[in-house]
Amino acid sequence: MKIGLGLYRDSLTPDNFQFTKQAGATHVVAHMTNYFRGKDPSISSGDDAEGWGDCSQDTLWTYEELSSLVQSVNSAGLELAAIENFSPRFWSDILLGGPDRAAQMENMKRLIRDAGRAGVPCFGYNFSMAGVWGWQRGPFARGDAHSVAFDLSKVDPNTPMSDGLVWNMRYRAAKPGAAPVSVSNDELWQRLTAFLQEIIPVAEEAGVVLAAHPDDPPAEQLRGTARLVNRPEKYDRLMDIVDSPSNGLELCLGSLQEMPGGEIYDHVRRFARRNRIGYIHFRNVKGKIPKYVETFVDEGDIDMAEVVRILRDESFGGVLIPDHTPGMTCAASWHAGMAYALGYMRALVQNAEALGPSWSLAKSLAAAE
Ligand SMILES: [Mn+2]
Repeated sequence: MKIGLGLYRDSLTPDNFQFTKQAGATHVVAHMTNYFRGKDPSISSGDDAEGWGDCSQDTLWTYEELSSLVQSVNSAGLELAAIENFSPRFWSDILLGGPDRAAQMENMKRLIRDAGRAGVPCFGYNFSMAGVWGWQRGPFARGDAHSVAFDLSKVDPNTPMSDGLVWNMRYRAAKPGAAPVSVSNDELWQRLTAFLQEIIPVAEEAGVVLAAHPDDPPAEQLRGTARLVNRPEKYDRLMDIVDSPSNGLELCLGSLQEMPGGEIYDHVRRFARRNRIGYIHFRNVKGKIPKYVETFVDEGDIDMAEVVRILRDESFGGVLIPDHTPGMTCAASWHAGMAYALGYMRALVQNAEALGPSWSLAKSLAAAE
């Protein structure tokens, strides 16, 4: 098991690579889409009309860009575990079923092939129309640390999505008078199926894993559009569409825990056994849909030590990264939050690996007596 840190585009700097190493991490997950365009990502919530930001000027990442990212990470003594998220501009019509779908599919195949050649092993993606939407920010974590909450009773899930938005970003200007986007559950799964059937063989050949993030928030629908993976079992459905090691999961523990149902441990074990976990978002949460708050990694409903023991027992060799950690009150709020999460994760991993599977066995034998 390895530990990494996710870095936003503007944070892919030598200083942050050093910070990553100092915290005991060996891997980087890089965001190349610039969601925030100069706004502080720790306070930006976007707005309903314009989303998180504007990606309409984004152009397909080239082999040279991908290769130079890999080299800059490697020259800092780290490894690139994945690039997280495509720019919505690249695949807007793949998501929306629009007229540019075929051309965008060709571009996406080129991107995957170039990524493989450049040494990018994995892309995290989130097949979603509305994307991350409906959060509130506030002092919801321990010690009034700022984090994110979702309360379905405080948002209107039918708030229309304005034309030219997808994945909560603006990919083009709105056309006057255009009808708001609406997508049914069946249409959404059909689009995902067509996407995976075309792209996974290319990814397999390129040696790249596509890793699907579940819905955040895992509501039934948001902004007039169905949600895809809003139950753990829907991850199985996604994996079954194309049975390939390149059809993987960006396993977000927080999102999984937010879903209706019970504990997540059996699901984590099953996904690890299928050997399809691309990488893991290691975050914690209190509550479930329709109402939950994101917490520090050690104060939520998930027993994170148990998750790490399960991953160890299933010989998971991939990367864990923190995921939207609450900010801490100091001059470097984001870094302090990440350092706290990384230290906690490293202790869990070291402890689990030092004790070995016999420890779990002894524990279950003791419980049986
Ligand atoms: Mn996540």
